[in-house]
Amino acid sequence: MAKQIFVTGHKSPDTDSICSSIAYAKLKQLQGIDATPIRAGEPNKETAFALDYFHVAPQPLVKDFYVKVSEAVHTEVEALPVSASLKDAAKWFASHESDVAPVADNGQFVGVIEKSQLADEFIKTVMGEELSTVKGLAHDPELFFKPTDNGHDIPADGKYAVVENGKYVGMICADCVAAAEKQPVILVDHNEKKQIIDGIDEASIVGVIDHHRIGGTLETAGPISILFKPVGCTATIVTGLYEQAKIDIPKDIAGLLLSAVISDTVLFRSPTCTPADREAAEKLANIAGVDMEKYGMEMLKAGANVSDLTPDQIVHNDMKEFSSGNTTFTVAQVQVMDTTDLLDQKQVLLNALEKLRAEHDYAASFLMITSIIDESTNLIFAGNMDDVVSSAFGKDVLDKEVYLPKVMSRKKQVIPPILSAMK
Ligand SMILES: [Mn+2]
Repeated sequence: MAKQIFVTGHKSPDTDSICSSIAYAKLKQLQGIDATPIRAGEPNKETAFALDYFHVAPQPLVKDFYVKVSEAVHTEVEALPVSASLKDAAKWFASHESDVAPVADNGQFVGVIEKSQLADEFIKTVMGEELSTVKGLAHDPELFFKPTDNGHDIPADGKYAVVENGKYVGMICADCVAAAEKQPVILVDHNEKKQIIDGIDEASIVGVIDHHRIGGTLETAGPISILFKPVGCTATIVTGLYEQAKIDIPKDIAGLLLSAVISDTVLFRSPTCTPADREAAEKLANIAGVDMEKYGMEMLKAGANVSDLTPDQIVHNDMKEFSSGNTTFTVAQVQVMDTTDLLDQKQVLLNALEKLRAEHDYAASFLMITSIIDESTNLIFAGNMDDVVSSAFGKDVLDKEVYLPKVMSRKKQVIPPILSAMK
């Protein structure tokens, strides 16, 4: 049976990543395609509010796409019972392409025997000595695997027993792992490799729907479907896809898509917002049966409450990695109604940013403290990037901070100037 297609948003998922993946997987399902949404991390508070409001459960979490031993194990390879004779063992080796045979006692893994051990027994036969039993020959393998282990850890040569909680499961080899069917994945709301769930090289990207710059070195094995639009939100593109397919958007899905548009455009305040986003939002609000402005403010407020976050959590909030050449930096963002509380603890936040930066050896780690009400951002950072920041925004950096009026969008107003200033 072919594998179910996974639809996923980016690491540190935001409302668009969570909701657009749910909505697009739903569209695929309504079109008779076996797709399921997954998520790369925990929903943030704003997203949790939206999911709760429209009574949708968060999709399953997938931490990586590495091929697991469980996906490639050959369970049809039966173990020799401890009661097997040496002749049974010889027959086992004659019918299996393996130099090592598993031995089990009622399903419990006992150990392995090697083909070469039978040669010694043959010599004993000739010499008239007493023969061993299979049970006596079985010994602990040098290496065995658990179903949850990563397939890429299997050595290129040899076959290995797979054991789970003391029970024999089957045999595995590196070629078995290479032959395992790859997990098909559709990326929504991202395309930069650093933002994709780990292990994507062992999966197969079959589609991308996004509204960000094309960045990094995304490679695919075959031709894929891609749909990029310079709109404010992936959910706007997904809304268009429902219309194109002439499929009614379910009420709860409309609510989630609306939440994503409101989130990404900060209730239409962000310069990334386009007429298409507003138009989609109006349709979605109708279907969802909510007052767009009222619901939107409520949702943004739920996300803007950072009072119970630790400094470490704040500097990781909605964080994304970016690279230019060999330089990697991160930009996190918090959107709040009032920036006073956060700016009061600026030094603590700078310390947390420096800790984050040093831990991963980033060139710099930025935090955008964005005011939804003032439509402005205080950008603070750790790392030796004062000159870059100063030339990017045409402002003097004062104590690792620049104040940026009318700046709310990381992707449109912060990343491009930083990247060009780095060149
Ligand atoms: Mn988005």
